[in-house]
Amino acid sequence: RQAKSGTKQGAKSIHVLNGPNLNLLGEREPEIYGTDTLADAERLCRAVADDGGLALTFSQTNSEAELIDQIQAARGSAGIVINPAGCSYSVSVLDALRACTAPVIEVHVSNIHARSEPWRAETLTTAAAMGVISGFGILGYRLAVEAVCAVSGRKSAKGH
Ligand code: CA2
Repeated sequence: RQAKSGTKQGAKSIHVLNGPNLNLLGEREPEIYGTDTLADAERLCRAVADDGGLALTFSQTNSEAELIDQIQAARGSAGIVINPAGCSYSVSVLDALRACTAPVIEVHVSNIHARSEPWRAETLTTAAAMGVISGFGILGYRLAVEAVCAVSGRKSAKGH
């Protein structure tokens, strides 16, 4: 039986994970991060996953430990879309992502390569990602879920 949204029941899930302080998206620093909220990003992701027949979980945490637990829980899923935010520089988060068989797409709302602080581009986590989308605001989340739909189920997603 098809679920109401068109998503197959028991279908593999896409996990969209968000790190520290992203709950503030849309409330502060609009010149850098825009005015869209994380709830807006979730709506975009859900629409794409529904179209692709995949279930989707969307979460945000201010705790690095919880983010690692969420990555581990998603390691065999259809795909992980992650904005690690301040945890982008964490060896532990990198190690958790490296343990995943699911394709990992990293998202940053801002263009971390064009920010005034050069260290923002020195992310560790990107080394575990199939690809990275940075600078498109919350549209980046939609593009990343589209990418997961396109590559999910490939024999070796890691091989691109
Ligand atoms: O551009 C991104 O998505 C970032 O991952 C956001 C992180 C930042 O540390 C990264 O360098 C780039 C910051 C997340 C905090 O988000 C806020 C949003 C609005 C107001 C204050 C913080």
